[in-house]
Order: sequence, then structure tokens, then C-alpha cells
Amino acid sequence: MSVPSLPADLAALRETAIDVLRDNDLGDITRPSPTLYPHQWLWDSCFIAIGLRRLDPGRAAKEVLSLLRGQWPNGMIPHVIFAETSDFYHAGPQRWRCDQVTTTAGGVQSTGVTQPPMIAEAAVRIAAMMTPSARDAFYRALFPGLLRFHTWLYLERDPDDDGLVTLVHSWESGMDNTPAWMEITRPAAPLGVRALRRINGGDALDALRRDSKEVPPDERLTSGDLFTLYRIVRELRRAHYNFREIRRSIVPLVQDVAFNAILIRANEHLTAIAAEIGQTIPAWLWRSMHRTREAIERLHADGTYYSRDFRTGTLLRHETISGFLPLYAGVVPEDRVDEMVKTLTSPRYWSRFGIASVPLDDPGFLPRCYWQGPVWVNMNWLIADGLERYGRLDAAENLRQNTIDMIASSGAMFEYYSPLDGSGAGSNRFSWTAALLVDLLAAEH
Ligand code: 2M8
Repeated sequence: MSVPSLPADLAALRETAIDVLRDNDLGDITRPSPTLYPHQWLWDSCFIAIGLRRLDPGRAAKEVLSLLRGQWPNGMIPHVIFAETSDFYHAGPQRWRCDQVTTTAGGVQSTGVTQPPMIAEAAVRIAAMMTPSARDAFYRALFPGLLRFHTWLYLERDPDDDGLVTLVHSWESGMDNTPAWMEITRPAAPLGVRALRRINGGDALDALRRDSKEVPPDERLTSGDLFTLYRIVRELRRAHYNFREIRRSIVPLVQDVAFNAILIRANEHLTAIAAEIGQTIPAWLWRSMHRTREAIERLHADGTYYSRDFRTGTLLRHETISGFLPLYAGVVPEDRVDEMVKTLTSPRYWSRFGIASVPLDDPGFLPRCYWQGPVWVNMNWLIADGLERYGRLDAAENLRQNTIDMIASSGAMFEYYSPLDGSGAGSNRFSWTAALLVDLLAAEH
């Protein structure tokens, strides 16, 4: 399966990537990594499918369609669909107990929250590689579920018609411990965590966690933060995963900038898919979708975009990589783009390896800690796409090349990378890194 024009070292790297994807292949779905994430994740599957389409568009289509088997009757597509496996996952079905409130389309177990709506993006990229009849069949199979998902996002998570969709857990943002989310989430820490924090005894919780067996604990979120996220799941469970009830609870509610930016792009794709197969989008939904494009402007301040506290309307003023996703959405006014690109390409964010998830001069910057500093391949991919969209072709090209070089010099498909030296961290057999590398190599060579 080698690409003839690739130099030998990149061809070997591509084989390593394909091997990781093969190893994580569970049939019609791909797990993000062998032991840390043994189930199916929503946005992981989309990034994985974007790479798989270069190898086998039919298999890529199955990856995306398989997400529909987790769809709830109300339209939500969950962030994790649990696979039939005895492998341990720290936030498995027993934490969520969603089967007590609903039955999924495919009778599978799932979590009760969603993740960034990357499905439409993956779908159009896969479809571009298909024959006209396969593409038509794929769109027809996907469209009804996809439309119901976008409908749910607006009906359930934008009940006040504000234009921005609200998230109820940092896991929905995909950026578990990103500073903005941690600031708003920490006050909901369980009593035990708060007590230990007061006496500086947070380490006592380390022994109780089971997610840090594959990866050193300092590369993941702190135990205090993790147990706080578990507490939020308990609150969501008590509220039956229903936004009206959640709103009355202590659960932090965030209008997440990256999620809404991805939604804007997904809405465009959904509209294009509908037009291609002769389906209509209800007028109210079309208006809501359009409103998001305008509403994201309310998240702009000081030359960047921030997430916002839904309850108070206050911006969560932490500069992070999320602030660049409006480029991917195509909603940044042209007169603002140069300044944003200047910040993005400055050493605050961009060393030689791509974009740090938190700026290097932020007091909370930690080069190897999850979403608090490391470079992530999916973020580089999204932002490169945004740069290209705005005609900043050199910056897009550099970012893609830096990403390939970073993975090549590490020699493995790491989950994330230190922006200081490009060293890998987290899982070293991580599917979206492998898949997006395959995609980048195909596009670049
Ligand atoms: C991480 O999140 C999961 C919870 O969803 C975890 O920490 O257990 C995040 O990086 C998320 O973006 C990703 O989808 C998931 C699986 O790769 O792992």
C-alpha cells in the first residue's frame, strides 16, 4: 500500500501509521488506542475516517455510518459508543448508566454527552473519493441521522435561540482539561477533592485512578480534575441527561468556541449534502444554523475568540488553541485575519512543530500535559484547513509540513507532542495521528 512518489523514510512512516490503524480496527469501527481508549469516540472516528478514505473509502464510510448505531431517540450522537470488550476504560458504561434513560438505535451502550460535530466534514471528504453511485448511497444512508443530530444540537442545547450551542461537560469539547473549562469546572469539585486541595494532598487520589496506567500521570489531567469530571457525570445522570434539568443543577455550562466553530462548518456541509441528494433542511433549523455564524462574533475580544459561560454570559478569558477555530469555520472578518495569523505563527504558539494548545508564555502552560500545552495533530489539521480557506497558503503548507516532520522525528503515532522539543506523549499507537498523517502525506505528495 505504498504511495510511489513518497521518499523511503516517509513511505515507512506511512506503513507504521497503517499498522496502527489496522491494529486498532475493531471491524467497522476504530478504537483511538489499544488500551487507553478501547471504544469508539465520535470525533476520533471522524478524523480516522478522513485518513481511511485515502486507503479504502468504503471502510471510511462504514466508520462514520457506524456512529449512527449509538444515536439516541432524541437525535443525540454520543461521544463514546462502548464496544463489546472487556478492556478497562475509566469512564465506562457503569459511570453513565444511560441504558436506564434510553435505548440507542443499535442497542449499544453509550455515554450521555456528545462531542464536536465533525461527522459532516468527514462525510464530504469521504464522498469526494467515491464513485457517484456509492456517494449517493452513502449520503442517503447518513443524511437522516445527521439531520436529526444537528436538530438535536439546536433544540436541546440552544433552547433560548441564542445561536450558540451549549456544552455540559468538558468531555463534549474534546479538550478535557483545557484551562477555560477547568476554571469553570473546578468549583464543582467533590468535597473530598476540595478538602485534599486545601491541605495540598491531591496526590492521595492518584492511587484511586485507573486511566494513568498506560501513560505517566503528569501527561494526563490531575486526579483532582479527573474526579471533578466524574462528579459532573454523576450530576448529569441525576438530571437524566436532559438540558432543562441540567440547567437547574450545579453543572457548568459553556458555549464552547471550538465546538461552535466546528458546528458552523458542519452546518455548511450538511446543507451541501442535502442539496446534492434533493433533501430539504427545515426553515427554522436553517435560520438557527445561520444565527450561529453571527453569534460567534459575541465570543470575540482582544483579537481572539473565547468560550463563554452560558449562565452568566461572561467570556472565559483563557487564550487557547480553540480561539483559532473560527478560521476553520470561515467566520473571521478579513480585516482580522492577518493579526490572528501573526499571533498563531508567533513563538507564543508555534515552535517548529505546530500549534501549542496553550500559549508557551501562559503561567499554566505544561508542554506534555494533555490539553494544557501539547501540540495535537487534529488541531494542526483543522487550523491548516482554516489558513488555506483564507488563502494563507504558505502558513497552511508550513503547518502541514511541520506536522509530518514532527511525527517523523518521533517515529511513532503519539497522541500529542511537546511543542518545546517535539517529543511524543500519551498513547504511542494513537489512531487519529496515524489517520491524519496518511491524509497529510496524500495531500502533500
Ligand atoms: C480524550 O478524552 C477522553 C474522554 O472523552 C478521556 O480522557 O478518557 C480527549 O483527548 C478526547 O478529545 C478524545 O476524543 C478521547 C479519545 O481519543 O480522549
